[in-house]
Amino acid sequence: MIRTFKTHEIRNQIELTNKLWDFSPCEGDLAEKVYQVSTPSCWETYPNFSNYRGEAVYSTHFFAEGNIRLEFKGVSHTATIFLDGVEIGSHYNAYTSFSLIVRNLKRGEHLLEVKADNRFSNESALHIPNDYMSYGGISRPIVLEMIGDLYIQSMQITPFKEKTKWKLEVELLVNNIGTKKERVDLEINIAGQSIKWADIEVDKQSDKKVTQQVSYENINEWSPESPDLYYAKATIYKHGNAVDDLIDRFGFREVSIVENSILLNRKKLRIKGLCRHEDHPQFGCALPYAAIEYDLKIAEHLGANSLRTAHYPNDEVFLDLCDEKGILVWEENHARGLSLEDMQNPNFQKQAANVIKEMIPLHYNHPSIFIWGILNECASHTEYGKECYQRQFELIKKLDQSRPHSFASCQFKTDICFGLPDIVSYNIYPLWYHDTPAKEYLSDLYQWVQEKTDGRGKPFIVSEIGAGAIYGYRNPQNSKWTEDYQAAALKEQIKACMEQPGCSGVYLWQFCDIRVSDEWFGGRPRTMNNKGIVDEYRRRKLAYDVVKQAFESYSSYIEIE
Ligand code: ADA
Repeated sequence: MIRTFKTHEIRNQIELTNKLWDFSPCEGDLAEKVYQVSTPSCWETYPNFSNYRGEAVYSTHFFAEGNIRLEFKGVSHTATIFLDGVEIGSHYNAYTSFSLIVRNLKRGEHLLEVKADNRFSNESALHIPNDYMSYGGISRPIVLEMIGDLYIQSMQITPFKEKTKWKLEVELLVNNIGTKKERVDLEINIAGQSIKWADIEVDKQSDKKVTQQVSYENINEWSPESPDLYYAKATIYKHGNAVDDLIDRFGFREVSIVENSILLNRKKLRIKGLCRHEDHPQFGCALPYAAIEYDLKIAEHLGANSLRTAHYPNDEVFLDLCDEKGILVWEENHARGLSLEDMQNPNFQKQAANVIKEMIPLHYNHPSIFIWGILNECASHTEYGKECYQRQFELIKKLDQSRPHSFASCQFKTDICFGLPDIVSYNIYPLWYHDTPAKEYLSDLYQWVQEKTDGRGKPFIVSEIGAGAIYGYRNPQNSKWTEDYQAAALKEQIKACMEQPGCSGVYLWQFCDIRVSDEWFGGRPRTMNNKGIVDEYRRRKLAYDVVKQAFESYSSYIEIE
């Protein structure tokens, strides 16, 4: 599924995935063979390919004529695209979408080949052997669109409240890929109100941005309790004829920071969250609609009100469903545990910035996203690391001033970056990697942030806490790795976070057990990260009821004295 709603009524859009493609690996004994595989998918889920790390070519045919736009929502992790045997583009990073435009295609059948590469090397600064799996393949949908010379590239809608009145700042970006200047009329329809721009000139081979502010009466606010969504339909008219459109969805809601509180629609939030990887034994990172929805149902049943997309931008279907269900999302750019040396890789800064540039504009209108996160557990205790954090936060603010940002630190009492984010967040593992009581550990750390860092007075979140358990494993001494130990640890950990004055809430590590890179087998029985509240098949561990009971005993808002 591309999205959970239709994004075009005029532009002709066809999903090229959701069917069988030819698949041919480039290395090893199987190199000459061609297999038929369903897409989107990860090749680790094909028989004989569970451990394949290398290059492989996927191919299919499509019928088209004229200008086309191909949108690749996710190829893991490096993609090179060929049309009728000619290379037309390439892209790095599994978790962000990219598009290619080809003009004046001859009428007929065309061959599309996608070469995917999931190898680790110095070229790849973000996909490295890690405590999660970097899969290979066409892991998200590919879409073919027929466009004319004029098309809508993006629409950005920013809701904000002035006194008691809701307003929208709307921005439309249109593109002219033709060879002559065009004059057009533009329109966006939202909740029965039409926003217009007349006689706009768009130069050849260039884009044009238009903006406007509008006020609204009698709207329903979006909130976790009542996730009301509105559609915005943008249209380009040429000589009075509609030639292209784009439909998106948004919600009237406002996220703000006041002193050490995170406010949603001016109410102080308490985060009852889970960190979730896109991972499933049957699908790898390419979870289909029903599997994503199933995960969200579990999160809701557990009483969670938020999910953290550790450690990369997620599938748009996931975000659509969070919008619909009223689940708040901390969405994160792609990085986990990069050391100073990793961050000094000459490709790091550019590759990480590209993820942000691709993630924010595309996901901007999702009301569920309330925090942008970056660089989980990287070298935020070093001067060079600090420069990188600063650059990325500046980039985020350039692209979006309407949401706060944060990063999850693991630098215990050595972090030097807390002056940079809007929210201070820490990943801590008392009762797992060490045995200090959770309450004692957290209150000591919180006090250090307040007394010794530039993060003092800012909102504070525990962005990870948790313990491991192997599904079904129990022993008389309730040792680490038993379900009993995990349940007891989580109970104490959640209580400590919820009762820590100044703490806005917690994201538990983690939603489900996940596969990790082979290199990470040490300390990871089954070569899995086993800290899930459910296992990889979504079977409940003993901790499930403990988490549910704890989450349900706290409301989503904190009373402001
Ligand atoms: C870190 C990290 C997670 C995971 C976790 C763990 O905090 O952010 O990705 O590795 O630790 O299980 O130890």
